[in-house]
Amino acid sequence: MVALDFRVRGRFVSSVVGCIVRMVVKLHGAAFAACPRRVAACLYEKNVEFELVNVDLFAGDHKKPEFLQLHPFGLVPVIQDCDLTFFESRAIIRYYAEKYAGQGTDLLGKSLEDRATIEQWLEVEAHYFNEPAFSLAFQVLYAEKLGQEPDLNVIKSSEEKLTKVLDVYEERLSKSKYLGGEFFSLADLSHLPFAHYLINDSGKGYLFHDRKHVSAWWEDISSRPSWKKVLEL
Ligand SMILES: N[C@@H](CCC(=O)N[C@@H](CS)C(=O)NCC(=O)O)C(=O)O
Ligand SMILES: *[C@@H]1O[C@H](CO)[C@@H](O)[C@H](O)[C@H]1NC(C)=O
Repeated sequence: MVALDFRVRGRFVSSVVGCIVRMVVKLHGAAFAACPRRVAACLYEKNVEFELVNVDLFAGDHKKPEFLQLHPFGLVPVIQDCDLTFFESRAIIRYYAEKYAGQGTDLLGKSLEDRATIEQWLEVEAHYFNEPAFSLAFQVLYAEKLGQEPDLNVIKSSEEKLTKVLDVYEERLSKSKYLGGEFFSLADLSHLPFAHYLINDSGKGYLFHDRKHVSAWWEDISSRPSWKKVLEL
């Protein structure tokens, strides 16, 4: 009863004055998984302290009833921050970039126009880059581990799609230092996990290195201390 009462009152108070007992942000995920890495990179850039709560994806812990309470689709990452629980890595990074606008690296720009450009390239990442990058990395890295035959047609069509996307990036990056403008932003950050999978783990580095501006961009963004910390998690 006491605990319940405390919880109910805690929720009431926190809705009025914000979180009272500030606890460390919990990031549910796995250190090797791309989507939690996207969130971790953002939290490091914003100097937000967090704890990684490991979810054993190979054991299927993300499909168990307790976890489905946190994420109805049974995927990682999930964030718990005070009395908030939420999922979808790109929604989470937007939240922290905005919430801590004045802390750590500015990832959203100063003007509405900066923001719109960053949002545009964030959407490009989510809707043009992510699918072929995910499919290609999955086939090369995980299909066999999961007892499936790598699908050569998927590998071929994903590479073709990525080639077109990266040609667009090459053009963009010949005119602008970063995707979202002249400064590192969420648009670049969001690419780190799957680009790393492709370049460092799947032997597909040539897709990036064969393009001068894309290659320089990758060199730059992947050497950020935040990303190095993510890889050490
Ligand atoms: N759009 C979601 C995707 C979440 C997602 O697909 N997570 C992957 C890791 S990158 C996962 O949980 N995979 C486990 C599975 O598919 O069983 C996000 O960005 O958070
Ligand atoms: C990723 O691969 C590149 C070569 O393509 C290498 O220079 C770099 O050190 C690698 N990074 C990590 C973190 O392993």
